[in-house]
Amino acid sequence: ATANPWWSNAVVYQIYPRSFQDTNGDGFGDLKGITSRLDYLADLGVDVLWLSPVFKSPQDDNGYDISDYQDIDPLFGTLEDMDELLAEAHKRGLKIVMDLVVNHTSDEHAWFEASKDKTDPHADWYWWRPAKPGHEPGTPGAEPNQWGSYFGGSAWEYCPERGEYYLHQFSKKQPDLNWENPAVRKAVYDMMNWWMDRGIDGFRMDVITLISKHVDANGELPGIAGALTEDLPVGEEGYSSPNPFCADGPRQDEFLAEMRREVFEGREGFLTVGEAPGITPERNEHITNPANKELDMLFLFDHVGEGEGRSKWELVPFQPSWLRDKLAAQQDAVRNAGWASLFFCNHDQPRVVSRWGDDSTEEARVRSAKAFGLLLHMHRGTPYVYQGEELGMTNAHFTSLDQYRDLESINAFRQRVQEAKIQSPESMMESLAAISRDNARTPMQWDASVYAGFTAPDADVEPWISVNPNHAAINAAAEFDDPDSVYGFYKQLIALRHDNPIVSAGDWNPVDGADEHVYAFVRELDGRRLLVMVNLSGRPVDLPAESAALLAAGVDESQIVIATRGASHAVVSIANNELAGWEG
Ligand code: TEU
Ligand code: CA
Repeated sequence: ATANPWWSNAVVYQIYPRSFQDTNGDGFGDLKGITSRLDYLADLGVDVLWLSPVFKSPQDDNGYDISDYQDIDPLFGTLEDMDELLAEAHKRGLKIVMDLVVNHTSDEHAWFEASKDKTDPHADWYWWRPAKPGHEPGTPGAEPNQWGSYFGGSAWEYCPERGEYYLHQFSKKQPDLNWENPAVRKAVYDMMNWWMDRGIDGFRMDVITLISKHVDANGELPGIAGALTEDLPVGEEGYSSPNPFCADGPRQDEFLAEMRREVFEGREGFLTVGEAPGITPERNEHITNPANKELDMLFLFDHVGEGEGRSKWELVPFQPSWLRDKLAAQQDAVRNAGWASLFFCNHDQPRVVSRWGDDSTEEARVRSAKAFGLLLHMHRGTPYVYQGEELGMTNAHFTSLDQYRDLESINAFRQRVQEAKIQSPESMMESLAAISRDNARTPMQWDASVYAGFTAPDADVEPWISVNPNHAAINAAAEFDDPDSVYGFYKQLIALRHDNPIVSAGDWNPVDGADEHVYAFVRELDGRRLLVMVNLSGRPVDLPAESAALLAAGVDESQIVIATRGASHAVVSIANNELAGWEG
């Protein structure tokens, strides 16, 4: 096998620019803000920064609706600001990965404007279909089919200029590009090469496993009978299961291999990570197996609730054994080839410390944050830290609908409470408080000042979304110099990834027989073993008995890491890497 690629012991930090650091007092984060915080990120020890989109956009889906891929939206700054950020990051040994959103563009992109004219060369760059009068999408027996959007309602929107419907799996301002058209693929590759030549270090690829649709022999999309569900692609049991006719289609591998050849052949030191709704652990192995020259790694979704056959808004209690089974399957599939990304948090997911941990007291919050941080970072793969996760930032705990900004959440409230009457307002507010994407999008908490140091205290506008009131206690300034803080703990986790080859390259194997709330596994490299046991319950569990049973697994005492979410247990030091004496 080839030597381990550089990213196999790297840690990636995701920045949501809109909420990271505002330097011009308009209440929105910007590129100059990121540049001003590079020393903080270098101190944390991360290797790569992934920026959520900063390209020109009407901001319908906070930048995931791009109207010009080769310019920066004024909200965030200019191309010169981007060049300065690249230069300053590279000076500090930090790589920058941009967010590639090419399953769809904005409806304000020049390509889409041109496509409205059937005689234009761009006419076939999107999925346009006529509808039989009286059978419009969204009605029984709809033509061309009855697919639903991830953001609710029909996935087909009528365009009067063209007199046809266009497909949008997300908002109606995000029309799907037609990847069957080679001209579309060439335009995307040209744009990617333009950015790589400008000096970026790779891409995170938004819903890249939706670009190949399951079209039939003559390129037609399949229809689906049945009523349009209020928030899901029809034929799907639950929100979290992507539309089966658009996920991982027949040309998925062909397109990814072509992209690899056209853009990355001959380049070095880059990273490609694909966001992969609808992909199984087994398919992950194929796509990330270096022999297939497709992508370096993927974000899978089954461990954050996709495919559970229910709507994301139907809350279920956290089961440690469920999480263990999902992550074990992901680790197992790439045991011999392929690679795993490791994440719990991102801009679409609630914050793990609130979702699966306990943020009800300061002590429980810190323990939970460390327990889930340790659990994730001790697995085999490349860990992703989402802005604020390293501080133990929590969900927003909003109490009124007007505090929400995300169109997915606002649409869901309207569809489920007012239209389909599936949930009461109170129940929906509970669902939003638990799992709305806005939980991850409140401003980064830098200090205890009125806007958490995100926007200057004397700014004449408020931040675009409310700052979490708990920023007075939870902020970088309070944690930066405290080795016992969540920040201090994440620094150690990241250092372990860099310095301890068992962590970065060791095999992963589950350890059975532990209490159902104890997530236990062994990492092994050249005969050296590291036993990790994390108590994910809120109560003490009999870990010493567990460790006695598990010591039989042949791990010497000096290599046991025990973290708990609830009770306190000392963390025994890992030989030659300190996590010693941490009261979990
Ligand atoms: O997300 C893909 C996606 O499926 C999201 O809808 C997510 O899985 C879901 O909201 C979980 O609750 C990507 C981006 O990360 C997301 O921010 C965009 O809204 C979406 O694609 C469309 O570009
Ligand atoms: Ca700003």
